[in-house]
Amino acid sequence: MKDLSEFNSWHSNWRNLRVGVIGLGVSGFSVADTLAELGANQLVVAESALAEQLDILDVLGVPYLVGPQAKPEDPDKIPSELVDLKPDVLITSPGVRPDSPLIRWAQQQGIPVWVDIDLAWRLRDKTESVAEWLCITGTNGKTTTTQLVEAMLHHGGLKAMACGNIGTPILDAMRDPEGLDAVVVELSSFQLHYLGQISPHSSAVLNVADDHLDWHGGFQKYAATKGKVYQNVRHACVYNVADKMTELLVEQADVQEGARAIGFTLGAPGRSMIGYVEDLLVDRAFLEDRSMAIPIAELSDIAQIGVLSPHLLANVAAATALARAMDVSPLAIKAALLDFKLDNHRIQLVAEANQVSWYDDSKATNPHAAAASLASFDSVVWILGGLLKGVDITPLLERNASKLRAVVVIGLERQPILDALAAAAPGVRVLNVEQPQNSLVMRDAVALAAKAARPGDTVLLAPAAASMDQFKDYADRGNQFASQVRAWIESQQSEVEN
Ligand code: UMA
Repeated sequence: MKDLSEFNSWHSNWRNLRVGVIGLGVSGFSVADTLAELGANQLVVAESALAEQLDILDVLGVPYLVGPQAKPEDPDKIPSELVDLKPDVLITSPGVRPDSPLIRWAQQQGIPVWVDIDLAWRLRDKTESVAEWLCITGTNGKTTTTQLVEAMLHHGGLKAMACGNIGTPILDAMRDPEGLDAVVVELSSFQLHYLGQISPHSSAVLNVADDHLDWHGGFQKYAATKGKVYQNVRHACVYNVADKMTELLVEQADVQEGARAIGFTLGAPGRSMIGYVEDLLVDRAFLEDRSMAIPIAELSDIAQIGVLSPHLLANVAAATALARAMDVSPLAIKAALLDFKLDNHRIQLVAEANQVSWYDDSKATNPHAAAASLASFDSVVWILGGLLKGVDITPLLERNASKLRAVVVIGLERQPILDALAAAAPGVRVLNVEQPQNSLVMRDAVALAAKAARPGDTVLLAPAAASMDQFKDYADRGNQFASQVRAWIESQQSEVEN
């Protein structure tokens, strides 16, 4: 086996490396493109790919194998082109399951498996200024927190780029020709599963709740995977005071000498914490005299971002901790908060009509996210359902039954939801979308919700489940919801006018 430690720099001789690139989506393409630039000997193996990407690979002279034969049914049926390459390493797309035959074959052969993040870490010295890495993971809130940190760093005068699971592959950031001061890396549990050794400036685990349990094989494994983000941290391990698991993961991590544990909380912060005192966000971690507190921003500043939900406040506090770890000033952080816009589909107000508010939180793809969403409202008609990913929704129903006017059930996998509703929220009215076809499901869900809602209620799309059974993705689900809500309101208004 080749000693991979010699490939630890952009300037290493990558021509000597043979790489099997597995998958050709966003990350796989960036890997193939980067390896082509480095001159490595590679073969791309992907079940499917876009024609434009294959055209570019043709131009770059990168060989590929695309189609069903690239997803063998067992480790004895690996495509001969890949076997003949005798790869020194596989770089897999994060979505490829660890029990898939290609990964199992690599393990049997003793071939190391990386993700794009490993390659990026080794290539971080491309430019003279080497970017600091700030890493963010958690079950929920990753993207918003990553964007908040990026905005805070920008306001602090740093050249920073958000990348990773957020959608911009990290290798694009590493190849920025001018170099960056920092990368803010959103890491999914899939990426962390495969990730080897890195040493971030600072890292945060925002929360750990049930999600992707089928992929990881249980909660403990999922949580331990999230904890990898703290390994070798040099400055700050940011954890959630309200989520003991995140603190435990910091305690269990091997960090660099001098790294500190920094908590974030919705309550008054203790020493080495960021939190809230009355209507102020304050820092009690990054100051000389820790018996004092530095005010950062007022709740009214944060309110311009959106509903002051517990998870927005938590994300803001966590992002502040990471920005303060990078020495960004309180004034710059406040300016970033005043300027910040949330992405769509995150507790987004769609419409208000007849004293009913309609909110799109399609991004709530697991019960933990839906819980945070429900916590923001008092009386709710809740649109729920989709792919549950092996997660039990009973506790969520038990905790929220008292505020539910009604539940509208969408999704194809509805029996577990109906059973859980009957057991955990027996008094709650359940409305079932009868025709689950893609084109009609949201129209019917909106109509059912509208009939159930009373003045003062919120109709909330926070499905606690993934969307792919009935929609392209969570954005498509949210967009269909918003357009059906607007259509329904218009139809009511024209009925009144006629
Ligand atoms: N493929 C195979 N064999 C398989 C599975 C996939 O060949 O067994 C191939 C597909 O044919 C396709 C490619 O792999 O060619 C797709 O790879 P992928 O599913 O890993 O997706 P990418 O397009 O590379 O995007 C990934 C992340 N996707 C996943 O982890 C599923 C993106 O996160 C991320 O933005 C991107 O890398 C850049 O870093 C998306 C996501 O849904 C947003 N993440 C999950 C989440 O947030 O919950 C984890």
